[in-house]
Amino acid sequence: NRRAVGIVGAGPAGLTLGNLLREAGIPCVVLERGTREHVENRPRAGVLEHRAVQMLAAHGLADRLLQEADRHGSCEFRVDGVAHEVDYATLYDGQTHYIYPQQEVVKDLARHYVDERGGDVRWSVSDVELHDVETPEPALSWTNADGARERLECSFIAGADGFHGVARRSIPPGAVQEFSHQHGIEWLSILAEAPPSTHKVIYALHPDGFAGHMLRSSTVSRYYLQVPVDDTVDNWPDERVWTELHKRLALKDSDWRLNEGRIIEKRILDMRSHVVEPMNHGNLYLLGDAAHIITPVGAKGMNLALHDAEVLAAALTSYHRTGDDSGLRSYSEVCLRRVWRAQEFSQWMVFMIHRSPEPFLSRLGQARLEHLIGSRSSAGYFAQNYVGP
Ligand code: RFL
Repeated sequence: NRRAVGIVGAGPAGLTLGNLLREAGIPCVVLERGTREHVENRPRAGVLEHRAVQMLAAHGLADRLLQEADRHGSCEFRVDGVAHEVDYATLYDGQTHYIYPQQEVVKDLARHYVDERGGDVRWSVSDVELHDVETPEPALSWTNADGARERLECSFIAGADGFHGVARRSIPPGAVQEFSHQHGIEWLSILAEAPPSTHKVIYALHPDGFAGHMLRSSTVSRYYLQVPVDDTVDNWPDERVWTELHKRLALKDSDWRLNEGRIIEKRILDMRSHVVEPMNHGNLYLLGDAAHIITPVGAKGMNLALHDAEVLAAALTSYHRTGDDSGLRSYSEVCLRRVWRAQEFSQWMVFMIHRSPEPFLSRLGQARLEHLIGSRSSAGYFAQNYVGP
């Protein structure tokens, strides 16, 4: 069957799948709503797990990443101005995180796929429609950048078009089960042109709410502030953001200072989780955010997207080479095991780093954090889930 695999979405999931399919000699076409410039400059996540980097490296996709990414093996919980470090790399086989902004991952994936492997991406498409996904002859149609309608007969369709994409919405109601959870917490996410003030990620617990200092590059940092539910960006002029970050991240009895810089992005993050089960319907396979979203706590979103792409590519390769469809049949189950593990860990961390308005729950969260800081086995659990599994 020389029909192409139709991939909707050129984010980390779609472009990784495209690269792996091209490597295996399987024809594929990627449809992307945005321009190449737009998707290559969209800052989002920035933390890659050890395993994800190994996977990219095994397929020749990590050349620049391995040269430029910073490796991190410890993080800090700053509780009411007192620092507690957790050296998770030592606790988990020396495995580290790689700090490398998502837009750099996407740039590398696009370079390998388009410029080096001759991969086909149709940028700036609109009105993508999925057809006949329940049959062996599914198809995609779309309006191209010149306004003309086009159609592609596919072998399979990969829906890698994010949470608001068209692929999941094309599945008839009732054909899959959707699990959704609002965490009852809201974060203001801030990106600033400020060099990091720390060598490790800081999770700060303060009576006024959580604050986070994340790492992106030597010139850009990401910060999070817990804000009241239903708060808006308009309530957070830059000056207030910095005042609040200084206050919540303050370190007692120390001359540690938070670097400031020009704020380049401010948005309210919807702290919710969503999982679709199963992750396929007929010959449509969902990947990454199209199938599941997770809070940024624990930094799992992009890593899960890469894992899905790896599993689907292996399944499609085996099917194309030998007709063996066992990988396709188990795709959803294999991916969902990791997705639910990540959801559980993220929820475990959310509970631990936010003080609940309910005093009893708040004390439980505190007990969890004290156990993490004071117990090697609890820190081991954290390490395995944070940098692995
Ligand atoms: P992506 O990256 O959203 O890529 C989907 C691609 O599909 C395109 N698309 C369409 N193309 C054609 N037709 C349509 N109808 C289409 N609809 C959408 C989009 O333009 C896009 O190019 O999904 P993918 O590949 O699954 O990757 C997942 C990751 O992007 C995601 O999990 C993380 O970025 C989540 N995330 C964060 N995770 C963290 O761990 N830490 C963070 O700080 C963090 N910040 C974020 C984030 C996600 C965000 N989004 C998606 C709202 C900040 C933001 C703003």
